[in-house]
Amino acid sequence: MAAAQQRRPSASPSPALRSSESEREEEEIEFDRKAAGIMIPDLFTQFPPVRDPLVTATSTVQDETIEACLPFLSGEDENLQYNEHGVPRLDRDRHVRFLHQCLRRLPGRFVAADASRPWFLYWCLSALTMLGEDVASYRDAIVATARSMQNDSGGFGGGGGQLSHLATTYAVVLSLALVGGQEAYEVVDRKAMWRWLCSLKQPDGGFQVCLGGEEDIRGAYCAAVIITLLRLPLDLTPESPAYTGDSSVNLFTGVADYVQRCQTYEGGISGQPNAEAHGAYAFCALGCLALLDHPGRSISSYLDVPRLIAWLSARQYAPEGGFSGRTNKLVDGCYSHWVGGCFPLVEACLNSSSSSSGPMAAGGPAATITTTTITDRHRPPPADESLFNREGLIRYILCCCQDQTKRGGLRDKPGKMSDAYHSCYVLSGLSSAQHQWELDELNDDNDGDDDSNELKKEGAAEGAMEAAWAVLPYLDGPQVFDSKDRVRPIHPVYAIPQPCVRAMKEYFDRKQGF
Ligand code: FPP
Ligand code: K
Ligand code: ZN
Repeated sequence: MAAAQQRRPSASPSPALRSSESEREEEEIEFDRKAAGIMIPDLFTQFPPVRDPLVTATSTVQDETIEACLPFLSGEDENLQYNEHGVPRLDRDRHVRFLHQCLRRLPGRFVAADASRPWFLYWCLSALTMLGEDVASYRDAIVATARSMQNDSGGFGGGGGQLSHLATTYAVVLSLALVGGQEAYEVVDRKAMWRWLCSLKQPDGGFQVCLGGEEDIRGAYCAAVIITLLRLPLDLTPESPAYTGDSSVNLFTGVADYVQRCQTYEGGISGQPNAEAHGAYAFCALGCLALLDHPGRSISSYLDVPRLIAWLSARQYAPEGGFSGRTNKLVDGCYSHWVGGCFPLVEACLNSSSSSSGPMAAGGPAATITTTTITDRHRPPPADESLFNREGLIRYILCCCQDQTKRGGLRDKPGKMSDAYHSCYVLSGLSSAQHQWELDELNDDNDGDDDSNELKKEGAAEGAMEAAWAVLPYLDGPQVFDSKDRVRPIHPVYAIPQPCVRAMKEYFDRKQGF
């Protein structure tokens, strides 16, 4: 375990203006790093070799961000113990302590986040689970808290007396899945939930996030997660704004078309049609499509995949190694999940189209829609390649996103405080980078999540279908992190461990009706 102890050179204001003196200092550091037995590719230790000379507010904050990240990435931070690849250890114990702390009573200044209490539950339980902790000890507390947040009219609000919202409902349902067990599952009033979801369903295919609220792609993703995890029927109530009387129109009708309308000229996905592409919405779009049908059909049928991949790839920066959320904005640890988590879904799409006779081969529900042609140029890369630079993402996470003080937790970037949200999504991104997912080939069914309307069907093969996603540790390429620092894998769509997904679905499959 080699450690670089020397101080970093004084940061020069702009790389273009670097004095030969500081260049010399950098060479010394470079030499010392090698002497200390640390090898880091130049890609992660230097400003990009080709730079736009135009100075703007955007380029200035970008340069400042690189300056702030470089000491951490270059093996120079005094508080970190680097391995021979210049990567520090995952500080599990401190992160675990931080996350348990975030599940206790929070200081008064958190009052503004009161309506997000379900999110704190999910972020902390999910992060703790990825770190290998058993969160079943929180079951009783989660059950009581979730009950206090449920409305008789269906769904969960941010707390007692608060309006049900799809985001808080998503967070509560995932929290219940994470603690697991009958008592947790039985908290949910599924009949009221189904009726409430029908009331949010819009004629254009999307979902309002709450009654009378905005319609956006978060709503579509959260609804698809809730419907499939709870095995709700897809039928619409006559009270639904989307009800037509035609029994083939259901909760999933038009959702993929809605998602398609959110793809922008950049190739990314916006929150609503005709808005700005953002990484968080790309994950919502792909997750939603992957629940509606096999991603080999749904993603390739509804999205321009080559343009999407171009946009996703442009989110990864060097030397930082992490992702930004949108064009001309800064790297941020949480996009390790929102953007990083898109790649397994895109890969599942590409891999299925390469080995079947085409994405539309089985003629799924998407068959009536114009398809995106996947040319040979866009066939999946060989197995030893990845659509993103996993090493870069792992470096950003372990070097730049860990709070090294006794506080612990994970963060957006150096200089920012750690918090529960970033702890969850940085670890989710680490999990994506450390694993590879494989999905069974296209068949007449989807990945096991489209059978919700077959609630009453006996012995449906959901368990078998759920096994369609298979996970392996990602072992190709340089392994820059210590194997003890591999976190638990999470399901690429539900973002919680696959056994939690399976247990909840199987529980509701065994129930007759509601
Ligand atoms: C911009 O913030 C952020 C957004 C426009 C969307 C954020 C949405 C999510 C993170 C989650 C949505 C998903 C679900 C499931 C609810 P910013 O301007 O502070 O950050 P930026 O500069 O990085 O874009
Ligand atoms: K941000
Ligand atoms: Zn963030």
